[in-house]
This record gives sequence, C-alpha cells and structure tokens, in this order.
Amino acid sequence: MNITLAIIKPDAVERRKMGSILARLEEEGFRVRGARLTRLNEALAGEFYAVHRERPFYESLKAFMTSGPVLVLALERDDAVARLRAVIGATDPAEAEAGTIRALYAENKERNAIHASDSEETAARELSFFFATGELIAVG
Ligand code: FUP
Repeated sequence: MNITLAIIKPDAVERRKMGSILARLEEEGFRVRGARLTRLNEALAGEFYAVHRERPFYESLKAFMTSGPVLVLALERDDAVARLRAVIGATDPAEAEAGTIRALYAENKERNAIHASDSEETAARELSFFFATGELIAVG
C-alpha cells in the first residue's frame, strides 16, 4: 500500500464534477485517507509547481490553479502512484486514453481536471503541502 496526492482542479470543481471524479477514484480501488476543499494562493501554487518555473505556461498555470476551489485528496491503494497516473490519463485530454478522467472531464492541456503525483518521491513532497503525516486517517 502507498499513498499519493490528487487535486481535483478548479475547472472540474466549477463544473460540479467533484463527485463524479471521486466516485470513479473509489471504484478504481483508492481509499480516501485525507481530503480538503481549499483554494491555493499564489505562493503555494508557485512552490507546488516550482519544477515548471521556467516553462512558458507557468504564470498561466498558477493563475488557473488559484482561480477557484480545489479538492485535495490523499489516496491509498497498492501501487497508488502508478495506478492513479493510469486512471487520470495524459496531460492533454486530446491525447488521453478513452475512459480516463482527463479524457472524460478535462477541457484542455491546462484546464485538465485533475493532478496526480508522478513518482513516490513527488507524492511525499506534494502530500506534505497539504497534510501532516499524523493527520491522515488510517484505514483497516
Ligand atoms: P501532469 O503531470 O500530467 O499533470 O503534467 P506536467 O507535470 O507536464 O504539467 C503540470 C501541469 O502544467 C499540467 F497539469 C497542466 C500544465 N501544463 C500546461 O498548462 N501546458 C503544458 O504545455 C504542459 C503542462
């Protein structure tokens, strides 16, 4: 078992797809061990996406990610990082495999409905932005 981080992004929250996406994640075998509806501020979004600081889309990405509420989720299952990446699909919904969350709910490469950590190392870093280790709910 391991834990990864998902963020249901402002576009999906605005279009009231939080419930549909969460239902899908549960159907895929993930257990919710932490959940928080929040709104990212500029500093947090900038730090969270610091790896993309030099990319042309960085400012626009920060503006989008701070534009409205997000649902932050700590998700547990076996092989959580890889399984979640498979369920969300490619960054660009035009390239995402049919049936993946981004193929179903994303608008475009920026407004792409959901974030998922891309490695176990990244998951540990990203979880720490939102959850204290002791705060995550142990599930039997
Ligand atoms: P992913 O891991 O699939 O979320 O994709 P990346 O880490 O490559 O990019 C992080 C976020 O930057 C994406 F979710 C959306 C945004 N992005 C753009 O807006 N334009 C791009 O060309 C690439 C990424």
